[in-house]
Amino acid sequence: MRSPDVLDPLRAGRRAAAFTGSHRRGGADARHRAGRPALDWLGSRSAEGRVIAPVGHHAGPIGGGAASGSTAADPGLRPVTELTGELPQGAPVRHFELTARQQTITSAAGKTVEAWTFGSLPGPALEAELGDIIEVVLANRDVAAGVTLHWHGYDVPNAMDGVAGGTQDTLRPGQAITYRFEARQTGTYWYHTHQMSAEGVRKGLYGTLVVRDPGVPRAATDLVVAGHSLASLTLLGSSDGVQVHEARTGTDARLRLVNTDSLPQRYQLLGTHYSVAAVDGAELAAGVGVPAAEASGTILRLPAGGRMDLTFTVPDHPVTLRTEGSSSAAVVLVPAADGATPPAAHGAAPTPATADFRAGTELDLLAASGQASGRQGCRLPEPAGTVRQSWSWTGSSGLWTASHATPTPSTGPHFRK
Ligand SMILES: [Cu+2]
Repeated sequence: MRSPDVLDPLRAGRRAAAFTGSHRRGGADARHRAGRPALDWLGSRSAEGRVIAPVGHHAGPIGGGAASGSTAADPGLRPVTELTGELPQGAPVRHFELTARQQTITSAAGKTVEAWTFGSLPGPALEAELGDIIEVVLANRDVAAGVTLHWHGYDVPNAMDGVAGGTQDTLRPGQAITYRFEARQTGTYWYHTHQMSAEGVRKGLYGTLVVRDPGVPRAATDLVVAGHSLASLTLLGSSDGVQVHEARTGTDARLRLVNTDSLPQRYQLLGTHYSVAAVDGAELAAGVGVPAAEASGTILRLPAGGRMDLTFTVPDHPVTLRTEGSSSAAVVLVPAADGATPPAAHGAAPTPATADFRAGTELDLLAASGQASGRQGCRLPEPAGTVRQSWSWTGSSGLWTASHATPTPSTGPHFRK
């Protein structure tokens, strides 16, 4: 048999037919329930187009290794689909159901796009507390390309990682799977399909995940804002228009920014001093403060998939969040009516502040981490054994490949999946 670098679906189909049954493995928590099983893994492709068997440990050639066959040949090896992890006894279960579907979306600004969604853009905002069991039933109604759920930045047992072709098969229309894992990290995260993800995520198969520490008080205003680009549409949260939220002056607010694009995004928060309190889910030991006088000249740059939590005390005037990708989208916090003053948020929306992304300076979190004077230092908590590496990337034909990796001094960035 030829090497299994399959790009040709017909060849893939013939090979799939020859290995009927190979994909039926699955832990008790990850079980396909319907569909065309013999062709399940047809769509489980890596970025290079290779078809990978749904197991990590197998004796046969890539793509041809049958999970059941290889474990029979070597009983010491376990399929990835069985690595479902341990769940805490009696922990609260946060149950969610997501159904992938094709959907025509008309935005607040009147744009119409063909999307793939989990019912809305973004998908449902998932929220849990530390120690909870997060249980998500994912179904695919009619997304022919297939769908999975991957938990961006979140550590889960291997079988729950949602990597089509790596840890599970993609879900075809009519199929469903249940993901179940313990919430062991707090912070701001997101989920997305990992089947042909460049297309699937862009078209709308994404949503946010926030896990809280029940011992830490929740901010009076706590907003998750996922920025996303889909064709001509640029969304801040669920809208490309002005979204107004009321907040009481003097109370605390937390804005959780999530970049769900595969390119960097740039933001400005106008009208208040604020602090960068967390990056990529990790709370900073000391927030990086941005004074009010510098807010209009400070640009926050989020890498692809990155998150940044901003905290501030609600002032007595509006605060505006802007993204470089859209001049129409804005999230505006206005002082809440307290009975004595007329409600600002109802009726006519306030005019949000405008941002100038050409004039501003990007906030350099590393420079602000104690080396620069005049700002509070920050320190990213790191697990023991973290390896710092720098990567350079080369791209062609829309595919990106890590071409080079060299260890660098401690200033290099580090990556989570
Ligand atoms: Cu991701």
